[in-house]
Parts: sequence; C-alpha cells; structure tokens
Amino acid sequence: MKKAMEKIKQVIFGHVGICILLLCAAPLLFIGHGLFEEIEVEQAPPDSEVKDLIVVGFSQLGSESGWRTAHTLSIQDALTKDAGYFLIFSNARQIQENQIKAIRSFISQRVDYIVFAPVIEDGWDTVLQEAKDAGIPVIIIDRMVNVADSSLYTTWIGTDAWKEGEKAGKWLERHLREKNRQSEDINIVVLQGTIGSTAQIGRTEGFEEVASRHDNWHILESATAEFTAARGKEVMGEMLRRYPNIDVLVSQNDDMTMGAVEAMQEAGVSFGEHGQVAVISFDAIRDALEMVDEGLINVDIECNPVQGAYIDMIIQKLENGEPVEKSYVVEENIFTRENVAEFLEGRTY
Ligand code: GYE
Repeated sequence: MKKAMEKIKQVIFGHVGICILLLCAAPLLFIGHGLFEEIEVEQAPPDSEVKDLIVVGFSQLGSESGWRTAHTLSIQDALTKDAGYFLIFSNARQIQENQIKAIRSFISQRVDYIVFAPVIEDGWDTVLQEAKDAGIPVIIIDRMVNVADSSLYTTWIGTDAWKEGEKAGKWLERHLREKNRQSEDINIVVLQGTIGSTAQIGRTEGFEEVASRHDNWHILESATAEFTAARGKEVMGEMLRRYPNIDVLVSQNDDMTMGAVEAMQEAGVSFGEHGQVAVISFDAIRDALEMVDEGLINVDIECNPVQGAYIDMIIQKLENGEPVEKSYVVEENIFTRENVAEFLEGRTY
C-alpha cells in the first residue's frame, strides 16, 4: 500500500510540478511567442545521409500517460538506424492542429512512410488526401480515424477499445454476482479519456452496452479527465462531493485512476477489494498492476502499448511488395488479484 501510494504521489506531484513550472514560465513565453506556440517539426538530414535508410515521420499524439510513454518507446525501439530506419519523431501535445502540421511537414519532406497516432477520430480527410496524393503510405497506430474513404490509409494497428469496455462490464457482472449484490442498486461514475478519441468512444460504448442490460446499474455521471492523473484527481474530487454513495468507479486509464485514488483518500472514502468503491481501470501499466496486487484496484483491463514491432513488420512487407492486412489488433488480457503476480514479474512498463 505504502509503495503504491508513494508512486501515485510521484505521478501527481510530477504533473503538478510541471504545471507550476509552466505557469511560472508562461509570461516569458507569452512575451516572446505567445502561450500556445505551435510545435516545430524536426527535418530529415540531406538525402546523402539517409540514402540507405527508410525515412519514417511519426506523429505521436502526446505524452499524457504512462501508457503513452511505453507506446512511444516501443516505436523508437523498433525503428532504429540499426534496423534500417531514420525516424522523425513529433509530439503533438494532444492538439490535433499540431498533428496536421506534422503530417504536412512529413509530406513536404517526402518521407517514405507516415505513421501517426490520431488524438481524436474526426477531421483527417483533407490531410490524409494530401498524403495519398503525394504517394506516401500512411500507417495509423493506436487510435483510429473516421474517414469517408478508407483508401486514405494503408493499415491500422491498435487495440479493441470496445471489447475492453465490454470486458469491464462483464467483470462487474461477475463481481456483483460473487458478492450477491446483483439485484441491488449500483451507483457508477465514469472518468472518460479525451472526448472523441477511439479509446474513450470504445471503452464508453462497450461498457454501456453491458450496463444497458441492468436496470439496477445507474451511471450517475460520465466526465472527461483527459487521460491524466492531475485531472483524474480533480474530476473525481468533484464527483465525490456530488455523490456520497458511489459503488463503482470506471476510470478509462491508469493515470486517471491514480489521481482518483488520491481524491478518494482525501475524501476519506474507502476503495478497492475491501472498500466502498470498486475500482475498474484500463491500460495495466506496471504501477497500476502493483495496485491490483495490493487490492487497491479491483481489475485492470489491459491495453497493450507494445506496438512498434508491427510497424517494422508492415513496412518490410510493403518494401517487398507483399500485401498487408487493413487492420492488426493487438492481444490483451485482464488482471485481478488472482492472476496479476505472474505478469508483474516480466512487466517492463
Ligand atoms: O489507454 C491512455 C492513453 O489511446 C489506448 O491513450 C490509448 C490510450 C491509453 O493516454 O492511457
């Protein structure tokens, strides 16, 4: 318990610390360039330096969560110079405009491939048409895009967010049966991720599908906490003030869960295996799995960030003129106190 709580503090303090730093730095930025300065996109070196390498422009949507850090690392580890790649990495800081700017820069640099993890699903038709017109294959990773013409991208690699949401609902059905509470009124609150993102849409709809079969499940409120620990703490704190009788928290990623756990502690509300609020989380990063092991999180629905090797495999196929699938869905598990120990050992993220 102590160990896990220390980690939560580090995560939250990390974010708060960064916020304080940013607040102090804001006036300086404001004077110079304006607060919401656009990102700069790195340029590839001259052709002579990369002539034997495959140049890949990768627009990552942000660095909002522990999951995202593992996802970025997985891609950087797969697309190395030793493996034959030159990777141009761009972090969009959760702003769609930044991703569009990065993709346009990749097009004008005439990269060999564009890889991108879209922050939300809508709004990509124009820029992807530009990539198609330039003849650059686009590999979408993690979240999905909603485009009228699916020929605008070559393939998508990701996880089944709808299934993850459904797994959460099915776990809750089992849990209530085991506690003999299946006929009681059950009050649920949901911390959602970035609105309009695949992970938020899928996890919400998959869970709601199961919930709609139970008249006694009451979703008191669903609100976004942007997939971050700091917002998770804030939004859960507000919910705890509004609703004294929460039975279940569904938190759409581990970072928000860590924030919510702090809020519950501060409010004096018990949670986890032996508490008032059953906690359902998503991602299954190492710090959260330790909390599952300690009974602070009841269940963690895995979302697998190790996706880099898929990109390498797909690019190699395309380079050899072989066909690729339109989608690749990464395998995932679900973790409770019963099975978590064996997975914790090998967890690197
Ligand atoms: O669950 C969350 C991250 O899109 C699946 O994004 C991803 C989600 C992941 O910020 O932690």
